[in-house]
Amino acid sequence: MQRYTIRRILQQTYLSDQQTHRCLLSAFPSALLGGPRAAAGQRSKSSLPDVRERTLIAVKPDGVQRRLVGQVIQRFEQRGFKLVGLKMLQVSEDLLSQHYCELRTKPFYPRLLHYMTSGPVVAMVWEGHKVVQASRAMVGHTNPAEAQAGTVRGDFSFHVSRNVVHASDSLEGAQREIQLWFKGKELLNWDCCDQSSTCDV
Ligand code: DAT
Ligand code: MG
Repeated sequence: MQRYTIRRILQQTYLSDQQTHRCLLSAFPSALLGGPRAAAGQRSKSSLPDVRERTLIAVKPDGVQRRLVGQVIQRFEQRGFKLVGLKMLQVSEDLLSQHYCELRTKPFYPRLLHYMTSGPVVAMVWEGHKVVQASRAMVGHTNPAEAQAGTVRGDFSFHVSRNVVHASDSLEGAQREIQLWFKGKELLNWDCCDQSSTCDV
């Protein structure tokens, strides 16, 4: 009888953990989190468990106007990251108010909205090992005056109100922003033929 009760408790605990896990996962469609392998909880062939981490990178209107899109893409390609989503769009104030929800009360927010809606933006999703952290380093300090040479902002801009590019600042932020900017079907899962040189270390 006791053994039966313990088994029931264990079964219930296990089931409720599974349900919680499923519920948490369902909040983030698999395509946005990192493709089918990640969703299925399988490790890729790589010895690195998180090569399918994703982040949102956007070339802002000043970057598009100055024809810097190619240079931004080139830096991410050279680093070995994989492009899984790309589109050019005129961003709406509604999307921006969600994207920059933490900045809505800042005095510069109206100018930020004006700047971000002044022309097209090129939004991208890049995938790879620690891509969120690496891309923040590649993009550089928010204020280009403090950004190091070699970073996108350090090389191409000098004022915080015209800092060329956006990069998600955390894993959670990246997941939220990718869902905001892209539909699941706009992101592609594909295998790079050079994966063994860039990821399988
Ligand atoms: P980041 O873009 O580096 O993540 P953030 O999230 O703090 O920086 O701010 C979002 C954008 O808002 C930033 O890229 C440019 C603009 N911004 C931030 N601080 C500003 C300021 N003091 N004056 C004008 N624009 C600012
Ligand atoms: Mg930010």
